[in-house]
Amino acid sequence: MSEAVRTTCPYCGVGCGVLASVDADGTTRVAGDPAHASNLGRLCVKGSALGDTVGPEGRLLHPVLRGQDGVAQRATWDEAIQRVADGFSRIVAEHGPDAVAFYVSGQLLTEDYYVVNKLAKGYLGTANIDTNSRLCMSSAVAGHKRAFGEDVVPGCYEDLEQAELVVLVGSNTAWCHPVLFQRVTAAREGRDGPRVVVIDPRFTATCEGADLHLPIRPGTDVRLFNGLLSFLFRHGVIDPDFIDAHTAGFDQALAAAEAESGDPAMVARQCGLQTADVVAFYRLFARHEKVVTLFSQGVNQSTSGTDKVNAIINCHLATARIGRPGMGPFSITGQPNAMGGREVGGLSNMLAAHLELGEPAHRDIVQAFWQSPHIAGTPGLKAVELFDAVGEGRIKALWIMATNPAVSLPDADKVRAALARCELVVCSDIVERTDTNAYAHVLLPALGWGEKDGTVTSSERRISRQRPFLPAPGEARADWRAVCEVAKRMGFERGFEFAHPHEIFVEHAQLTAFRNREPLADGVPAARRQLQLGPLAKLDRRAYDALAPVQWPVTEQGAGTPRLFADGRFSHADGRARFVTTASRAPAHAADREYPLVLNTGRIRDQWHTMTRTARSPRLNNHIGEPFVDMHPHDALRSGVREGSLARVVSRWGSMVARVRHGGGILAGTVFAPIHWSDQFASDARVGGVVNPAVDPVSGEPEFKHTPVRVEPFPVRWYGFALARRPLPASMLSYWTLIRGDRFLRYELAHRERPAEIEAWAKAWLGVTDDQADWLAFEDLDTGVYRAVHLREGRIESCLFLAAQPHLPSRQWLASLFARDRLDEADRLALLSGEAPGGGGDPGPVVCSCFGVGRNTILEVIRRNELDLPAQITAELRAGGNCGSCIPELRRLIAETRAASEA
Ligand SMILES: Nc1nc2c(c(=O)[nH]1)N[C@H]1C(S)=C(S)[C@@H](COP(=O)(O)OP(=O)(O)OC[C@H]3O[C@@H](n4cnc5c(=O)[nH]c(N)nc54)[C@H](O)[C@@H]3O)O[C@H]1N2
Ligand SMILES: Nc1nc2c(c(=O)[nH]1)N[C@H]1C(S)=C(S)[C@@H](COP(=O)(O)OP(=O)(O)OC[C@H]3O[C@@H](n4cnc5c(=O)[nH]c(N)nc54)[C@H](O)[C@@H]3O)O[C@H]1N2
Ligand code: SF4
Ligand SMILES: [Mo]
Repeated sequence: MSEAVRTTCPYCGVGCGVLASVDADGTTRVAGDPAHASNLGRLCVKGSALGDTVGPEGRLLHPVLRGQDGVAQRATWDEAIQRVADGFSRIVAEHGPDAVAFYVSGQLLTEDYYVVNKLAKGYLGTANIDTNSRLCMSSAVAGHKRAFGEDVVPGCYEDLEQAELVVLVGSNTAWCHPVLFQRVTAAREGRDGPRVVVIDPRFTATCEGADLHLPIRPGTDVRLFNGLLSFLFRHGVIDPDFIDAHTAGFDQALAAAEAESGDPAMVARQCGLQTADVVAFYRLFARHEKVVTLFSQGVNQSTSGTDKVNAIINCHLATARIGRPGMGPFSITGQPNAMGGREVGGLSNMLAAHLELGEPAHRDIVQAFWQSPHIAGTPGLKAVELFDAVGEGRIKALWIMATNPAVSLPDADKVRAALARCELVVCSDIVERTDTNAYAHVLLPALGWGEKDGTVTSSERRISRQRPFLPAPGEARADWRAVCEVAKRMGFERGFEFAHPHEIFVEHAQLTAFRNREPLADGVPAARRQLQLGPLAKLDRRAYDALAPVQWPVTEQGAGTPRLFADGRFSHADGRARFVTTASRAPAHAADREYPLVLNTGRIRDQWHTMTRTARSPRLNNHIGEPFVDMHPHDALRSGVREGSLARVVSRWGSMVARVRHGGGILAGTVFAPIHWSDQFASDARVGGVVNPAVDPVSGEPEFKHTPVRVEPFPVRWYGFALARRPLPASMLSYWTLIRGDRFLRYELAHRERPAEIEAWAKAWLGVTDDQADWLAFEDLDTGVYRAVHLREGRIESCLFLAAQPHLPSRQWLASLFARDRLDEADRLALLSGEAPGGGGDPGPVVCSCFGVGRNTILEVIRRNELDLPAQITAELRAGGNCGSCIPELRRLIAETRAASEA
């Protein structure tokens, strides 16, 4: 086994430290790094499964060029770089710099991000570089800038443990930031652990064990927090000395909040809540000095997202609960390097080092430092408008890096049409087949996690190294290298001569210190920034390689800073924070007769975004193996659909098909669908095609959480599933979804017509051509049930189950047969009867992915042994004993069992 390398998890913004090593047989092993301050040795389920997601399968291994004729061909790097450089140069020469654009990602390393931003803004002279952070954190960025004068998260993770009250707003922390959630849960097990309030229209896993859940009407958070500001004022909880000395704008913000939301009963009505719950929340907030308000996409992804952020910050400023241990507003970032991207100015309205693109004095600073031929003069287009410009032909060349916009942008069908008409689409990715890559003229293979080398910054401003421990697969190269080579080929020899990410990092660190704190002319926002990495500019290559995780700003001695604003001095020119007057307003599109339900979208526990990596791990695919639409039973009834059946979700922008589910803790009038499925994994389950493209007027962040839809039946004649060792021709069916299991692929299926000759059809579809094949089949004409199994030399090759109804036998037991070399007689009989031998119970859908423990198994032991703690389940079944990501679900199963036995 190789020596363990210290690196950082490539998924969420918690930024957990990982120890990675490679066994003699090539297997990658990962463990939480006990020395990393983010996770102290913990990893969630996605982090624990990282070893399953590396390896060459499905990777993009060499550059590809697609010609005029649409034919894709392998190319050398030299040819690919030339094609990109020529294309960009020609279009800039003919149409000006704003006819080209870059769309990049919070999953790039800081060094990659730095050079692509430098190329666009400093050398091509366009600010048309935006990032998927626009879809993610841009409301928080805009809110921070309005309130603090700079995009900074003031607190640190320890604050969540030291708090007396943690308010989670629009955050499914248990599933999306599991290690942080576990830190809060662990702190609650101590005597003085924090109370927890969750504000989310859904009763999510995060709500399990919370002290209070407010199932807020979607989009009404501004009103709730305006009401809180008013309540705090009326109950004398504000801090007038702090307000006088360190802030501006309080009176107006308060007056507006008072006028709009002075009465908790009215707030409760507007937010769809019980008055008693609203008052209980306000009292908890008032009573506890140490409050952290942590927020995520339920806040940011809204047309009032920026106002939501400021309404929250207003309450913290009014009570001076900021900059001290255990308190503060806390924007938790999604992607591993959302923060690093913001540091280097990856958004189209920002410059590197937290300088403002719209500010001439700031542009001078950056251009002087770069000594670059240009500096973009006006803010560029934000993601949604950027793709509109591509669609209208104003942008003619687009380089997409480490993001999958054909899936993840709102109104995604329009995005596809835009890509299809763009003259030059360049995609840098690690996998070969994505929905976006299908539109590329040039595909550039990138290094992925385990191979790439550089830094990322977590939600608490902690810079950590990602270090390589695997060789580059095929011809893949680091993203920064591809950018630098294109830049040089375009004639920018100076400025991109980097030989190693260390050199880029040093330049970035120098820029954060360059003319930082220098007074500028009157009336110009000072370039005084908290972002200060100057001391890290002195790192030599070895020190950079050995860099221990550190929170910026970094002191002269190289120490980090856990908290900002302790001195009450903010980054606005006058040093004062701003209250922002926020007025609540409705989401852009309201439900109506035609589209009576509101679609909310978000994440599931075991998948990451468009599944290009997590779907390679069999154990991550079992928790939720199929796209779904979660509905309240009343809405399902009204829409004519049933649990388990298929439904089409239709909006004014597009539609998708998924399986109806209840039990997601959803409010009547709303439905929820996960964001993860693309055309690679399902026939028609891209939620991005349904979502409306309205954006927040300040931040440009899309309203992903609120689209009016209707749900209608998706009529089919049969439902089924198939497990097979090799891919099947699923695309000929009306509905299919695909997941990878251990040694098999699993398809969920449905079709509008039942084949006339079912046996012949099944054989042809499963690819059984050989007459000698061991073929077991069973058909019940009365019930329409059909089962077939194909064996070769006693080993199962594939099986197919069809029925007129969606309720089919357990996939779990069938899946386990693929691990065996020979099936015995009992198994064969069982296969035909469609039940495990001896009726040996269906373990049910997987709850604990680490140990593959199913829901039914867990329910059974809870009942049999009358268990009432998750730890007791762990003792019996191991479930919950590794990463702990399923503990909230174990809690729920205990509660459900108790409720059922009391009923
Ligand atoms: N497992 C997993 N973890 C991830 C990711 C992943 O893909 N998978 N992605 C990462 C990324 S990039 C991000 S950005 C984060 C996102 O992390 P989260 O923001 O926690 O995740 P979401 O599921 O998008 O949405 C959070 C919640 O907002 C609620 N919500 C919807 N509308 C409203 C509203 O009007 N008000 C309030 N208060 N709440 C509302 C939704 O019901 C949902 O439960 O997760 C990160 N972590
Ligand atoms: N409806 C709806 N839509 C949403 C959201 C929502 O809540 N609802 N959330 C939004 C948010 S917060 C986010 S962050 C986005 C995420 O959406 P995307 O960024 O589109 O999703 P990913 O699947 O993470 O795409 C990353 C791509 O980069 C590739 N990749 C991985 N590592 C590397 C690398 O090192 N280099 C390169 N070049 N490529 C790499 C992956 O294979 C993958 O194709 O989705 C947004 N869209
Ligand atoms: S919480 Fe999970 S996904 Fe997030 S960084 Fe840690 S291990 Fe990775
Ligand atoms: Mo995100």
